[in-house]
Amino acid sequence: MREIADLPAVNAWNEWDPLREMVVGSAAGAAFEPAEPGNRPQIRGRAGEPFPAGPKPAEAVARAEEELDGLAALLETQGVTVRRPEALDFSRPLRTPHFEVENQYCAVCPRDVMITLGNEIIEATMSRRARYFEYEPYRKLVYEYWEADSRVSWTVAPKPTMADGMYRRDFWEWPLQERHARMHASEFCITQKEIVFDAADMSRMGRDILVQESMTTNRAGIRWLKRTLEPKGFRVHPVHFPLDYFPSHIDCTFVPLRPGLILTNPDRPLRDDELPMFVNDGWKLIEAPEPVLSNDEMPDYCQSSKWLSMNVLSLSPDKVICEEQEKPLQDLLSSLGFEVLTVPFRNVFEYGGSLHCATWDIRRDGVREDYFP
Ligand code: ABU
Repeated sequence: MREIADLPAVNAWNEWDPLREMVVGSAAGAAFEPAEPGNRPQIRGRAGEPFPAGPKPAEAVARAEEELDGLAALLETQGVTVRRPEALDFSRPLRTPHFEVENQYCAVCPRDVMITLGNEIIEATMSRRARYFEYEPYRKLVYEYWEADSRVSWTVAPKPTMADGMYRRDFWEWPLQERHARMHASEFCITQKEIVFDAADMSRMGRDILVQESMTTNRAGIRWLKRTLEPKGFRVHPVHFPLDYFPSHIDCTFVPLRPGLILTNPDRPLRDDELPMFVNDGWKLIEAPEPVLSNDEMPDYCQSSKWLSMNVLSLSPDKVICEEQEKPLQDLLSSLGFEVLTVPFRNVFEYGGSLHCATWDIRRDGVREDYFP
């Protein structure tokens, strides 16, 4: 094993190695996510009122910022260097040659756009118009890491047009039966015409990278990841969770915690033909307990599911951070031998993510291992 001091400035091969440096998101300048072909915010708004657009109220930003700052402070007590994105005004409209959108979104969830794969930073294409420029709050940091160490590489995935033809507009209206049928063909609101992926549909397990096909990642996106990463020694595995009718981001569904152990979502089992990779190699799949909040009790304007409960952040193979009120999950993780730290985070849910979504790991100890030899 290399000494820690020898590790490149950017180094993270999996979701669980000891964490040294991390970006924690920020709600500064956040706006409501607008309706667009790739997104139809419609749940948890105020009865009888249209879903809001434009800047988030200052109190909602302050509540989320307090919890994000709390996470940053907790990480620092654990010896982790914390960095934050640049504050931008996301309420500004966007106009490109192919689309217009009334405002942008936020920098609460770096995980959705940025991923560290070994010593390489990848900026995802993104799948929604309001998030087209969401790499911007991280660019200064990326330049800094890239300048600091010649072993660090940086790849920007090809930007899709996000023109009307990239989307299936009727997706949001499909009746349940059609949704079920199309689900099994993995057809969602994005078509296969352009390369599309959000970074949060990926999960890193050393040499092996899982990529969920979803509303935010299509097969062209997975092909691009395969062709880009496999010559560098990775193996890219598409994965599917056929009972999730609105799949978006893998980290509330299938969460590797340490070598041999994955936290799974009981409502979203992995497709049968994709199980052998894990079962044959002796991995244990442990179901997360029922979240404390039901879907009906999730915070106003939050477009994510109750399964934000299992969006935990690993500090090492035996230490994990959980949302403060998720006691059943905390108990399960303790029984599995983890030291469990907790932090309040429910005010961040409104922005679509919890602890894993709201972070981007820059440096963890460790090297690339083959967990599926
Ligand atoms: N951004 C993660 C949301 C996933 C879920 O709603 O289950």
